[in-house]
Amino acid sequence: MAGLRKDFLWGASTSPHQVEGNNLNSDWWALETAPTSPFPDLSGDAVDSYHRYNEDMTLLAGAGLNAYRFGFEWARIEPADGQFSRAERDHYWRMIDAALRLGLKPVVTLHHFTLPRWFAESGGWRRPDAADRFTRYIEFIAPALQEVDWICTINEPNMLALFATIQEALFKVTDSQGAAATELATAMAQVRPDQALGDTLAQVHRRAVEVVRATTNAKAGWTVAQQAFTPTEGNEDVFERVHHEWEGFYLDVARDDDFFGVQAYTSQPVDANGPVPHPQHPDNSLTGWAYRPDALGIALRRAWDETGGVPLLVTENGIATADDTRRIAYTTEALGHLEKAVADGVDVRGYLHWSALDNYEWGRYAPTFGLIAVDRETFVRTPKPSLAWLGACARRNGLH
Ligand code: IFM
Repeated sequence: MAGLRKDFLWGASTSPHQVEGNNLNSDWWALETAPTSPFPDLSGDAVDSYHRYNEDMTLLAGAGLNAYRFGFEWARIEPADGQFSRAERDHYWRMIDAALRLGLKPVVTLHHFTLPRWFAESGGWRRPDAADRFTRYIEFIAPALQEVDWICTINEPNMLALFATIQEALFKVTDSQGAAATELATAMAQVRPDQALGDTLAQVHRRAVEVVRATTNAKAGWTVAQQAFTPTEGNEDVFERVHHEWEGFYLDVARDDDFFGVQAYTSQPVDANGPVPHPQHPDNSLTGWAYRPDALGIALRRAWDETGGVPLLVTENGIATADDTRRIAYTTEALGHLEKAVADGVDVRGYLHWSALDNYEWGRYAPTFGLIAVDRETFVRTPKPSLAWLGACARRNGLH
């Protein structure tokens, strides 16, 4: 049975807004602090990884991991239109240096949901010059990316296309304490990704890949949220449509990429009305998602088939739970499915767990995905047993 590659990446992922704190010039900061904000929590200081990244990476490397996915924050680097900050670029450059010094391969995301406020407020991705503006930012940071092998252009473009259509529903919510999540879940069950925005993001991505290839030595790809949809009997045609709109389109776009980022957490059946909302169940995670560690295997096999054999990197997989033994059980099963896919010939280059740290889950701190807990008053980090467990998998280069 084919095992994992010798250079398999074992690591964990974060995104800037979710861990850094005080992302003051971003659209998300503006949304969170608006009087009508539906979010129960503000990101605030987050877990102050902006200042404590060295400690975070040291914990990951010390456990035995060899990779760390993190992002550059465009809103910090270009806080006003055309005003680029060399100091902020150097901050991320230092992060790359720190990762390499610790033996962690940096996997760098260029855009993970947050936009500079000036860009978002002037149309965001719908601006006619969106690709020019994004590639200008990439060109500016390119000197810092010379030692990076893996660059993710846009994180979850399919979720961006979906959020565009649910934004109104989300921002109608005026009460707090979990209502946003409920509203979001309901809205997500009812709406479809905005294909026009998906087409735009595909064009932006293709331009970004060109610029990454021209200005760095890295492999370029994008990272897509895969819901591992399955058809219910008699609804195969609806399934085909839903799968294409939500994921298949984004897999197709990746055919010319150097790698494809698989992000899988759960699986959803599709009936005549579309994706079936996760029914309430005691096994559901803290995000309300069905406990489906097999989703990773479904996602990997689909990505492999539908991209026509583009090398895969698992850029996110994990579970929001307060019970770390469940995190280990979930990840054990998910990795079992990954190893089976590899044995069947799927080219998987690495596994990056979501997330390195408990962090800001887009409006809430309650869903804890981290391998490391953080006290948000003192910022003290406490590694969970799952970190040592994943590190042991890394040292063995496999589950067993
Ligand atoms: O926290 C998010 C991340 O930002 C994008 N992918 C899914 C994660 C869990 O919801």
